[in-house]
Amino acid sequence: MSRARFIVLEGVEGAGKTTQIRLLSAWLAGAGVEHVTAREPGGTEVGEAIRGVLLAHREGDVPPETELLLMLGARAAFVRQVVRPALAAGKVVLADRFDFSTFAYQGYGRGLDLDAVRRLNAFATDGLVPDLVVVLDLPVGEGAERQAREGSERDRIEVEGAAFLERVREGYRALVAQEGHARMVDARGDAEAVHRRLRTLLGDTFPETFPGRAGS
Ligand code: T5A
Repeated sequence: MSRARFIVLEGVEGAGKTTQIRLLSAWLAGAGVEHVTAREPGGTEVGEAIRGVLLAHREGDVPPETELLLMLGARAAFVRQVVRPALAAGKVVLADRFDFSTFAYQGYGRGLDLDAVRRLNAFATDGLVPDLVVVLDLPVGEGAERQAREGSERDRIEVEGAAFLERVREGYRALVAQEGHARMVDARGDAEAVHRRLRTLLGDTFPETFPGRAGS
């Protein structure tokens, strides 16, 4: 039986997705589980180019519809060039953002029609749905504090401010309530504590793929 699984981490800026992907990757490598990690937008040559366009124009005047289509353009390549080949090879895919980001940011955040966003996303993904989407839930202010400590530059979306990101966070909460393949994990506390929560969730959800509960 294939151990291939498509796992996505989601959440507001600074929730700890990148940190947790790194910790999960080290855990899987130690357990000999073949996997790939990737981020969105990005993950492919054309996707990284699109990321550059989107995130470099910090103060740029980009219509929400343009933003949506660029995100989906990157996703179409990501699905076909990274996710599907890795799953076909029996590997786990750990993705830093996927379609919940589009629903939360362009749908709930920007106010684009969610049904239209979902239809366009389904075209871009060719109907591929992750096995599990984990939303790392963190108060927007705490995420911003983490980023400030890191000294990271604010990207074009981050400059939208707290009200925008509050809508995004509420969007994530609504999505988790609606979608059977989504779970919420508390992202407060130190990175190791959050990592243990994720290991427990993955081990309990897919015991044939992931090596047991945290601490075991
Ligand atoms: N976007 C993306 C859309 O609008 N639509 C879409 O469809 C898609 C795919 C991407 C932007 O694009 C938007 C969303 C975004 O605005 P990004 O850079 O990929 O931008 O995403 P960010 O969320 O901005 O990335 P961050 O790196 O800031 O957030 P992470 O990955 O959640 O956080 P991480 O792990 O880098 O941690 C941030 C800092 O906090 C520390 C880390 O060391 C780091 O310094 N940290 C912790 N500190 C304390 N306790 C913990 N538990 C910590 N975990 C991490």
